[in-house]
Amino acid sequence: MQHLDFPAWLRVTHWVNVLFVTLLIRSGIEIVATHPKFYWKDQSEPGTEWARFTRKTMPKHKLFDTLDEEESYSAVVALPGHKKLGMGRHWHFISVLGWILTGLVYVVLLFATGQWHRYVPYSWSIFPTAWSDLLTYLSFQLPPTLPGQPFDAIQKLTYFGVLFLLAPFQILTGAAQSPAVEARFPRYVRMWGGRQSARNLHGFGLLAFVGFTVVHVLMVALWGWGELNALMIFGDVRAPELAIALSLAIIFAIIVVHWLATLISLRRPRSVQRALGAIVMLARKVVLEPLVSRQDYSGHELSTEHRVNGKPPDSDNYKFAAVHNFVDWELEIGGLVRTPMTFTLDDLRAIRNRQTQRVLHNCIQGWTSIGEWSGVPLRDLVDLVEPLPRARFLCFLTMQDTGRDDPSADGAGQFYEVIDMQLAMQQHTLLAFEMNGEPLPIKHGAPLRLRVENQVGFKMAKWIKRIEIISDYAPIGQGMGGWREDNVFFDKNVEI
Ligand SMILES: Nc1nc2c(c(=O)[nH]1)N[C@H]1C(S)=C(S)[C@@H](COP(=O)(O)O)O[C@H]1N2
Ligand SMILES: [Mo]
Repeated sequence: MQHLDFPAWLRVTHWVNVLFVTLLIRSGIEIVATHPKFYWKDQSEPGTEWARFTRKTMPKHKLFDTLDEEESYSAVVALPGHKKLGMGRHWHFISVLGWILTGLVYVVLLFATGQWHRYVPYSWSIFPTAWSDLLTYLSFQLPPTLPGQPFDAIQKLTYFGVLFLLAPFQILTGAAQSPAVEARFPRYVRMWGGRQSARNLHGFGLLAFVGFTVVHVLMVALWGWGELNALMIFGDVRAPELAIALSLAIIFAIIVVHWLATLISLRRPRSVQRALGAIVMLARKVVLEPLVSRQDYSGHELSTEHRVNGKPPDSDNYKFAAVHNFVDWELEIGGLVRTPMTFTLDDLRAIRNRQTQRVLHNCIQGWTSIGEWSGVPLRDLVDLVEPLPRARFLCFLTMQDTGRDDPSADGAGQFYEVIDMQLAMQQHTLLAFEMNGEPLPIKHGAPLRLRVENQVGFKMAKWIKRIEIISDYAPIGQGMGGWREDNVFFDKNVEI
């Protein structure tokens, strides 16, 4: 049998893995902070959470949105802390790419070199042996290692579980939270018990990683910090004193990386958004963008209370229009088109190709809701106005002025969002004027809102006034492709 030593690739991937897993844990906590409530049902209706990590309570008789529920955790536990969901997501996704890549290298080498023997059990007898090891540990003694192998039975089983069960479990439950995956493979998400159940399971996985890390470090200390770190640094037990010093230096270096990541995220978020966002968006483009919505939830699954994000326009003009059921309101479509057009609500209602879809809404914060939306497919209107060949994006301009309408928001100015032309042409991309069979309520975007079912919720502009067809979004706002991209550093394309 292959001699189970500690080859260089194993030692290197071990420490790289420590870096990525710890980044994943802290950025994961940041993502939880933005909606620190957990549900079993995909409707995630207010008050139905089974666990909450916040003391905030929401007013009963006043409109609140889910941004009001956000928590600010300390940078000690969250990367970067302080309500910076955009930054937390960038670190989570960049780390997951690095972590999966490291994992692939590791697993390939594990099998190519025969080192897999260290983890894969040979016989059922490992279970009774592991049980007796556990009893030995409980009597505060160290059990024997398996014959010819570097670990005892319980260690071997634990490493096997973390590597071949827990790590894939985290990847699969993570993927189940992507709106594009959910939209294209609704049954895959049901397999996990639903989107919120997948989020819970992903959270349990995070706890399992934290638990494993704590016990692992404790065990290394019990078995002999110097010797075991010598194995993990030099590959043999020579110079344990030096190994102690070096192991502390490596841990210190990992902490420095965390500290720098936190600092730069808090001080230079735009740079982090541009640098990490470019890589993550490319990965999303390749893996997730081709997934097109095929959802069709049933009528009895609709949320009785669909959560809200964003505060409605607070102008007199908007209120007059609302009182008059938006009879004077017109949707303008212009920009790089052959025939600019305007549509009243009646014009839109009269378009023959009306469409209704029952779909899962994914807010970037983590809550979901199921709604039925009716309106006109956006591509029908795009075809009517005849985009010029240069047209690449659609910019949705809304009647919401965030500074005026929501003074607590992290930014000001007109709310707008940009989507790619090819998203606009998908079947489930809808301009909705009805929700659950009724005229669209004000809080959900009356008179007209966008639905793009394989993206995260913030792309779906509410209270739309104008659609501008454009070739470049860099000159608009702060140039990042939308109000939330500009002000809270999200990516422009968000299939997860
Ligand atoms: N104009 C405008 N549209 C918006 C928002 C906003 O703040 N302003 N919030 C977005 C976000 S973050 C989400 S999750 C969805 C919420 O839609 P809902 O309130 O109908 O659930 O609307 C999106 N559209
Ligand atoms: Mo959202």
